[in-house]
Amino acid sequence: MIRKTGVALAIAAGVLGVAALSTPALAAAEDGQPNLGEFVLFDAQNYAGNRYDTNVDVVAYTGKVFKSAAGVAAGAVNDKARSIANYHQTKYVHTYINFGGAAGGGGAYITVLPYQQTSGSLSWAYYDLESFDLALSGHEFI
Ligand SMILES: [Ca+2]
Repeated sequence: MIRKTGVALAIAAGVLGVAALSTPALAAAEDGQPNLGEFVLFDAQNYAGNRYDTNVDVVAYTGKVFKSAAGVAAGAVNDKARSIANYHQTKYVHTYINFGGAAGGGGAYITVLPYQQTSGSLSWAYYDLESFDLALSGHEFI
């Protein structure tokens, strides 16, 4: 297992192409719709395909499913994410190859900035996960 605690994924800021955010009166998690306060994983690059949207820490994606924009279940999340975006306006997200439930996470992770923020090679959204492609297994809000 690769252990690079603290390593930040250094890829080009992938802020282009993120769909416009809608803010319905009732913003539900795990409904296939990105909403403020949620961390969203997509099963295709460039924020395309099906989504897994959640507003809580998830130690393991086992049992979690992507949903279409219409809210229809569309496949397992674990090790299947290909792009990500953080719609939480104040919290960072660390998303891991192997979270494992350890405090502070257990393995290599991507640092995801709060909604619409970028800093150097870090961003609130990554359209391509490079070495983390098809490998994410959990996340925590920081
Ligand atoms: Ca949602």
